[in-house]
Amino acid sequence: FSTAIKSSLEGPSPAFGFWLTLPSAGVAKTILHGASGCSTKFSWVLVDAEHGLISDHHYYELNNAIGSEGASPIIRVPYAEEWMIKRALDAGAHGIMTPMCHSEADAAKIVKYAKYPPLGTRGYGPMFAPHSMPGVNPGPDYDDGANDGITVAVQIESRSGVKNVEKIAAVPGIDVLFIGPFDLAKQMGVTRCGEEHEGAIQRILAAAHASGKKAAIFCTDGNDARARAEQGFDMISVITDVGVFRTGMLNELKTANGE
Ligand code: 3PY
Repeated sequence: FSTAIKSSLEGPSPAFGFWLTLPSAGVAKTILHGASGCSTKFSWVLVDAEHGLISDHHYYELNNAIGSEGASPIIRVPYAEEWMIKRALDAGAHGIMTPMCHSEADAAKIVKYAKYPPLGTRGYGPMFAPHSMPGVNPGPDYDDGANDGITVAVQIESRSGVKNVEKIAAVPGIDVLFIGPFDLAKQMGVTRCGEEHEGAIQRILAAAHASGKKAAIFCTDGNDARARAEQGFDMISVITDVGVFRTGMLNELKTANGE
């Protein structure tokens, strides 16, 4: 089967998405609807179960809601553990993302957890995935298409991740190298947006493309996202739900106050 994120990554323009931290189908759908006035659209939503308020009992409803708007839910699980990846996928996620991939061994382990045998060790139990993927409708043969249809993204956000990035990118089954710029700066002990930080970002971008993989990055706003699009990133998170609320509310309050 094919998903919105897979087709969008095959197209000529970057796949724009946003970051959902609130466990609300209403928030996800409101943002996806709000974006319909733009000539491009969000093809994916990162459902953040690492740092967001989302946990696995929200997955099924969020996956259904996001899919019903024609976008792909990608769940960032709290940690690269097999049971966490399995629960996200069984609830109908179109892809998974894991934090802190430091080495090719980490990457190979994540692929193994995300794929059914013989490629991996994902346990069988897709009772809900076939009907929690509106727009994809994989049908009763979900498991036949899942190994190819599911997007596997790993986050490169540490000094060792950057050191090993070429080897990580070469691991079969890894689709996307996703940069977490905030963690990357903290873990490297460098200033965000400084020279060393930007050098690492460019190395990750180049490594992904050299292996025929996609490069993705988290951005804080539209200007940041535009700059990354111009650098050739394939998949870009434009803003977070709470980022929209914070900046939108502050601007309106300032306008109301005559500031
Ligand atoms: C980071 O910037 O560290 C992320 O993982 C995105 O929030």
